[in-house]
Amino acid sequence: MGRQIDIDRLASQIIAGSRGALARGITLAESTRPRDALLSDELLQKLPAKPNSIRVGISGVPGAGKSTFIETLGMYLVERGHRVAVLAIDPSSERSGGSVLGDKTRMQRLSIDERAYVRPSPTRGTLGGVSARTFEAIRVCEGAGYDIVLVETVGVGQSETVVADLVDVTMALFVAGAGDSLQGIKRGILEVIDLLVINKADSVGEERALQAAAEYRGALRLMRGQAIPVMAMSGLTGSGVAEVWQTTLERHGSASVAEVRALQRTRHFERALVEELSALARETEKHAEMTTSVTAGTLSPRAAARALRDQLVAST
Ligand SMILES: Nc1nc2c(ncn2[C@@H]2O[C@H](COP(=O)(O)OP(=O)(O)OP(=O)(O)O)[C@@H](O)[C@H]2O)c(=O)[nH]1
Ligand SMILES: [Mg+2]
Repeated sequence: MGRQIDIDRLASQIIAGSRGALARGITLAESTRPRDALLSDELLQKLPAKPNSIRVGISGVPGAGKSTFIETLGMYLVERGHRVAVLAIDPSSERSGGSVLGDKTRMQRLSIDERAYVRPSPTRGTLGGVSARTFEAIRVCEGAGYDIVLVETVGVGQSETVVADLVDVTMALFVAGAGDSLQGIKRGILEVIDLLVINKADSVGEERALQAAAEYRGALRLMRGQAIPVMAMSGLTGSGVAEVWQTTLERHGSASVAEVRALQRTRHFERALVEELSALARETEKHAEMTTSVTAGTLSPRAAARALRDQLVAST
């Protein structure tokens, strides 16, 4: 975004429903350039906040059926009068592309539906970066009038806990019939989810899927000390999808969304603060000097950080 942007104009175009403007707004929110970050802040101030929106995170190992499920669920929701935005995040920056084409073919109907907006490519980068930028992108979508935002988490591992900090309700898709070792399950995900879904129940038969669901239900109760819903569905055939949405809504209704979002904002602030302050420190000559001393072993890391902090304080 090298050219001058008229933020007032962009905001009114987004509010008026321009998809091109929405795409530009999200690009601004996702940009890593400091100048764009300022513009993005300005844009968000001009867009209406939507405290009643529903933000749902959908995670699962590659191939678990996330995009296929989002296509089915998204169509179900738009047909009931909702406007649905779909974003994807990929905090495992090593993983190379491929999902873009995948999403176009998996979300064939939703991606061309007027009532939906599917962001074609996932936000990539470091965990913290992806998280802060997607948090803003969600708000841009809501400002454009989308009342439901679905966030697909591409990749495995830590990314699932990141998505939990972005949304109101987090669900994980497991593949029916695949053993735990195949799922690559990290304890982290089981600790943060509001709902576990055994997907592709069509491929193993309903009975086996229900049995697996019962086992996970027991394991989750032990681990979390409370009942976490576990359901079986097929994102492909649509069987069980309406029930999964119903349960998602129940979880959304039972959580104090305003409180959850307030906590998330606080955590995003803390992270942004660390980023901003360390960026400030890195700009100084003292930073290079302290790095040299720490590397040489002549100064402890903490003493070096303190010395740098003292200099920053003295210079303000
Ligand atoms: N039998 C069956 N196959 C499914 C179901 N859902 C998805 N699939 C198939 O599983 C494969 C992967 O589906 P995707 O929806 O692309 O999975 P994903 O989790 O989005 O994958 P990534 O974006 O690469 O992480 C495709 O071949 C789908 O057709 C289902 O409910 N039942
Ligand atoms: Mg996908």
